[in-house]
Amino acid sequence: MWGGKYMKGSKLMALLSSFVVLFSYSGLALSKYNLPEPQTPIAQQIYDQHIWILWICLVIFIGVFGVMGYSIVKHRKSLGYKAANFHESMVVEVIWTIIPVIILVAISWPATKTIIEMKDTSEADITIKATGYQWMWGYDYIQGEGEGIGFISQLATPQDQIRDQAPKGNDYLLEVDNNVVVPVGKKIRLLMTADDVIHAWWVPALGVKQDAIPGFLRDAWFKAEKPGIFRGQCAELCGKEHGFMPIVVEVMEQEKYSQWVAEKQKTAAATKVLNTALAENEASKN
Ligand SMILES: [Cu+2]
Repeated sequence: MWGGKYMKGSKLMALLSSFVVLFSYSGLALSKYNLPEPQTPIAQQIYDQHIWILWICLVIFIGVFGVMGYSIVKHRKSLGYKAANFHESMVVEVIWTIIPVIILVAISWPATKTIIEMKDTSEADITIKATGYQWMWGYDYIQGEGEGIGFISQLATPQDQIRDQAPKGNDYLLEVDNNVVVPVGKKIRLLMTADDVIHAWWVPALGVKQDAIPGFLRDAWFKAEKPGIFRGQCAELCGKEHGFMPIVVEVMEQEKYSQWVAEKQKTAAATKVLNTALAENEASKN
């Protein structure tokens, strides 16, 4: 591959630059396997702890396999080594008990703090109930600005994309007809439940993953730090269309959110008037 016309130096340069290209490419490719960019303080904590634990695992991996590899190679029989024959070492046993204890505490201390914080759903600005159905989500705004709003949120990906008759869009299977809309910087409390089987409401960028169980209410919360659209999925295998009930949260500036609420409430009021009129009309016929 590296023809003779290259000088030694340029060969090295070419090799190095190909490595740079390879690594930056794999860096790009790897980023899609990483956790999404955290959008809430809780999601940030989850992200940081994920990386922290990964480093701990890497150090343990290198330590264990390093010692093992070294021992196997340097102490092999062909070099004339004889196996040591000893039993019960108090020192070794104390060391291999204390080190894992320290590691476990270093992992569980921050994790416990985060979990306690995740469970604190008090003093929310807005409470939204999310109900899992086979196979869609229902949302009811039950407290705070937007109270009374309710809608069903269903997959919006066209069937021909699903059947491979059309090219798949960017948000394939991660798009819905009605987004859950919330204002930026407000504490949103979510009440989770389900109507048929167990589902799970999961939006990684917001750091929320909670089972939605029929007959039970579970809660979670998030406070998004900037506007944007954040996508998630049902995370509990719930039947044949489990992969077709995504979650889309749209975080808006406060002003835009108020407009959205006004619009939704106007439509709801109009529908109510229409329904009453229809019912009265129906009643007068009988
Ligand atoms: Cu589900």
